[in-house]
Amino acid sequence: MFKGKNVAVVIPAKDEELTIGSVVVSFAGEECVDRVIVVDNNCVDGTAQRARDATAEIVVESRPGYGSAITAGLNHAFATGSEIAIVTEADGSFAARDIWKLLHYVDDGQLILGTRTTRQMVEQAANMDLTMRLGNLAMAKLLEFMWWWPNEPRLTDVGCTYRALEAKTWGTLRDSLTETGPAFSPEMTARACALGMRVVEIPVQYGARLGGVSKHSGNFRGAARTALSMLRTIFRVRWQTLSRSPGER
Ligand SMILES: Nc1nc2c(ncn2[C@@H]2O[C@H](COP(=O)(O)OP(=O)(O)O)[C@@H](O)[C@H]2O)c(=O)[nH]1
Ligand SMILES: [Mg+2]
Repeated sequence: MFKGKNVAVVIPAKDEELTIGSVVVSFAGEECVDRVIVVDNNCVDGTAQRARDATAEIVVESRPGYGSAITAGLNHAFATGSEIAIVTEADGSFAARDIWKLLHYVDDGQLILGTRTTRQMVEQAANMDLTMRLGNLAMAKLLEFMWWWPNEPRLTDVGCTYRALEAKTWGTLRDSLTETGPAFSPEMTARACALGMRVVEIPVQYGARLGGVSKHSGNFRGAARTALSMLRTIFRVRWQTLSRSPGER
């Protein structure tokens, strides 16, 4: 519980048996966390069993993709009594204790995003070298610029999974989200801006994966593909919200 509200941690997972157990244990160990939900997205390894052994609830989602998994996890969390959800990753790259930072800002905005581009908080071995930092920063500035009026958001990252939102925010956003892959993250941010929500970003620790391999940005090709799909999404959402009347957005 945090300020009397039920808190769920939602973790999309695709074959993360090496790390999921310790990630679930570390998040479940934070006093504010009521439940940890792991979304088993067609895993072919022992992810679901390891997560269950570590006391997580398992949601099974067969539609492939990071966005599909997060959608399923958030739908489940809010439909079964949670009032705040924190989305994080299964690979151990985020610190469980940072959950408090995100929660403290939930009163200040509707969508609270972590940012992984604060150099002082990025571990040397993290998958966030200069190119990744600049790429995320540049795309975040584009997003910021596109919604400068009327939101004036302040953004420095587009791909940070670690984020917090309340049930009401999800209820307003979810029908407008269509991305099934990693572009789901900037789509959520862009839609929140388009709906005039207060989007607030705060620095979080970012470390190396504790094991396993990155599915989105582990090599140059993967990172470039992810970046392109994110860019397309940002332009698509801006275009759609420009070409519709405010009542339709
Ligand atoms: N459910 C689901 N989760 C995924 C998929 N791809 C990646 N993930 C999860 O999303 C998170 C981010 O993916 P990751 O491989 O760490 O990408 P990176 O953080 O960009 O290096 C991790 O928790 C993954 O297990 C997918 O296709 N389905
Ligand atoms: Mg990761």
